[in-house]
Amino acid sequence: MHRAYLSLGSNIGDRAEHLREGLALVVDGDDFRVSRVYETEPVGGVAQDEFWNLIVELTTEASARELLGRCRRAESARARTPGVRWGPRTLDVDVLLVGDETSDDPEILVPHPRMYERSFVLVPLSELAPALVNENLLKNAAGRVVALGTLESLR
Ligand code: PH2
Ligand code: MG
Ligand code: MG
Repeated sequence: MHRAYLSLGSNIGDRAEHLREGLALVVDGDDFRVSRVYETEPVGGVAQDEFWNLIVELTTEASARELLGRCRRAESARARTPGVRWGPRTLDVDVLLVGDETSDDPEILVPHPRMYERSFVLVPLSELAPALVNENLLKNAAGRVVALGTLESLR
């Protein structure tokens, strides 16, 4: 068993619904803890609506490759269609960390190569795993984020 961290984001349609249904699919029966939901400024230079983002921690036997499969299934279940890189999406699920595993497979880089530059990752991650996030990283990370509340409270 190890701890794995995944990032979920949505900025098209019913963002709470995409996150809630996507979360159920990526958890797949594992024990989990989830951060609050944050409204976050889009990072990456594409003009688009604000995202809602959260992080989930799984206690799992799954490998990075297996988790990537869950991410893809959750995204297609929320009718995600291919779009521009860093552009709008119904649901994006990214693998951030999987225990001590590292992967340089271009399809599934672990740790996620941009996670430490992004407030929409670091701020919710620091709720679940403060030891993984240091103050300096937080200070220098890109994008404004505002806590909205728990996923439950956004019904
Ligand atoms: N995802 C991206 C690009 N930019 N910005 C925010 N705030 N939240 C995201 O989830 C996000 C993004 C590419 O996946
Ligand atoms: Mg992403
Ligand atoms: Mg992605």
